[in-house]
Amino acid sequence: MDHRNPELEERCINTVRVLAADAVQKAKSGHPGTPMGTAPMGHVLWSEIMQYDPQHPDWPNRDRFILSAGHACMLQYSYLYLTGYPITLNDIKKFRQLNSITAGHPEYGLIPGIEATTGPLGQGFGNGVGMAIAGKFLAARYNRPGFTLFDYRIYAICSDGDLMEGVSSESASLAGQLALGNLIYLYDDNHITIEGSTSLAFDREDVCRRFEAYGWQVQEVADVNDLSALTLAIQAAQAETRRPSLIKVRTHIGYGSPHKVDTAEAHGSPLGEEELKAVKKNLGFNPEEYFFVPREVFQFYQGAGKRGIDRQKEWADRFANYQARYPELANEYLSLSEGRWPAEWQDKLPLFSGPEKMATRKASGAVLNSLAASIPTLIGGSADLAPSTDTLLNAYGSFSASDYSGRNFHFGVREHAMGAILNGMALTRGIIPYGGSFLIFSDYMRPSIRLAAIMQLRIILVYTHDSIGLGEDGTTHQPVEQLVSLRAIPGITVIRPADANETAQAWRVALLHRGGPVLLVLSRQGLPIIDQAKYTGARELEKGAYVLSPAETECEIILIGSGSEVQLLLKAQQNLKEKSIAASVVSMPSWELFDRQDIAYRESVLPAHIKKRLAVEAASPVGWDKYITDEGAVLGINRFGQSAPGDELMKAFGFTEDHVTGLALQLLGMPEAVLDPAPALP
Ligand SMILES: Cc1ncc(C[n+]2csc(CCOP(=O)(O)OP(=O)(O)O)c2C)c(N)n1
Ligand SMILES: [Mg+2]
Repeated sequence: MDHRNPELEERCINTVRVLAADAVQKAKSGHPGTPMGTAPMGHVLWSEIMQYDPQHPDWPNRDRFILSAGHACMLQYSYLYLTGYPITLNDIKKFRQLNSITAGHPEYGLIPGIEATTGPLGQGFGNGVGMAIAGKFLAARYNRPGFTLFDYRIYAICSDGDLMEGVSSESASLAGQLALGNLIYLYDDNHITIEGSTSLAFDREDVCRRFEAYGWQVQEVADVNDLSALTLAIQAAQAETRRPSLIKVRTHIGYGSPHKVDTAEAHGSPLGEEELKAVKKNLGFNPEEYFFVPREVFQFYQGAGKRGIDRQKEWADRFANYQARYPELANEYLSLSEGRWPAEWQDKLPLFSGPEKMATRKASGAVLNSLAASIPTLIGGSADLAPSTDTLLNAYGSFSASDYSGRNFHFGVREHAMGAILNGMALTRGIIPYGGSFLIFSDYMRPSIRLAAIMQLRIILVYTHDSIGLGEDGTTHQPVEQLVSLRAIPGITVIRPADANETAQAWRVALLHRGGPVLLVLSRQGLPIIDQAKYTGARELEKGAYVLSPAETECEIILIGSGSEVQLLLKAQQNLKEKSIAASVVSMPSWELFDRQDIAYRESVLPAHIKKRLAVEAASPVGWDKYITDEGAVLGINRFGQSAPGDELMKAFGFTEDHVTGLALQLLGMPEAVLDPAPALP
């Protein structure tokens, strides 16, 4: 028997259309047309498809919803409000206003029920793939016969723009490869983007065939207003467990607006007072009434919002029984999802000692492997560079379509998707995701890194091959401006350790970090292991900068650096000492960690009265001036690199102990003593 109540449901859907148009009109900005077009999608998702409980928005086995087309956020706000999440009609009236929770695009953390911050098109698509991966991993690790703890699905609404963006193609390709049957995406096929018809740039491509080729189940619904057809398609997608699903749904942007339906005008500006009235009349509402929610509509959705209560309770009971039967697993899940980790993990951090050199990427691999057993949801991989980034967990298998318990991820050569997917994984409680690539290709991931920072998601990025020191691969592979451009992202933590022991500490900091991505910037080339007995212990890395080697007498100059350059500073300090000049060496692996220390500490590392300071880092010097007085200098790199053996390049660019010593002498007014100025480069 059909459970539908067409009249009431139409009223419900039209209420959301009008609500969205009202809110955008009041805000004098926003996107009315897409919520109007896709309201029936929202209706079936929130009223009968998705398992959720507004009273327990974090319930671990809830279905996830992502509005990848974040500009349509009035759709999401309307449904969160109507189904009982903590958002009021007043909040909707304050759409897009200062300090309101109804931001111009959905923001994670502002309203429970918003599972990801979206807006940059394509990112939400990728986040969903990450969430689906996390769901499969949790299921493989924790589900037991008779105890299905995790079988949730990821639903998303995505637009033409989402599907044009490369990041969604990369993500879709991987989702197909991994047979993520828990992914159900609705494609808002409205034939409109900002510039006009999709015939301008997006109608030759057969999206359905493309997704079929990715290994997706693809269905089409000819009219979004056909709720039965839409529901049937979603049910067929649910029944498909080994392929992700795309449902292409024909919609009409600005549906209900007599003059703006099917036009780009409905996309990104208020309809206008007159047209708004016409919409209301057209949809059976009083044109003079604003933000009107008919009582029967409110009741209907409030009822829908209660559908999940029993499911949630059932899950909680199931978990309690599971805990009795599998106490270790249950406690493991609980502690990891609450960020409490097995006590002994920090004891597993290796201690490195010389005399052999060790690349910090190698040290990172050793650290990661030593920690893997004690943190079972530390999972990740690389964009086809695992052998170079040392990100493989040796004792574990690969995460694949045939084994979702694997902890090694093969993202393929898809950095952008890797970024968006890591964010989706990090949005899943309990999962600690990491991803590796060369530092240069952080540029391919920057939009996702920025979103991780906005969402305060702790993803761990292992970026190796961190400077011209990588050598022969040449300009295209040698980062110069990446460090400073990443440091410019608010809320990020970039750590460039000087040696193997600092690398171990960098991992410790990353794993303890809350809120915001942590980037470990590591060398390809071997670096001397700094003697822990002779110099300040690497544990001080947690403060971002520390006096690695104090001056023996009254300090005349501070040598500051990060990563592979710190060894040069120690040698230069020795050279200066031989000339009776007292220098101190500050290892500064992380600006951000240092900037978070109190003034007293910062003053102890960089005392204001010591004005002579030399900063050395094989990267763009931009930004170092904040640690350098006008009596100081920066040895950096202001051009692209070059193809040559790494040590020769370092020399050619002036990164030698002699040149550093010479520069220090110069700063101290002893220019005649310059030993070996760097030869000029083309
Ligand atoms: C990465 C990115 N580029 C550009 C934009 C600006 N923008 C917002 S919506 C949109 C396209 C609108 O077309 P579509 O995605 O089909 O959404 P619709 O208008 O149909 O709702 C663009 C270019 C964006 N949000 N993200
Ligand atoms: Mg469109």
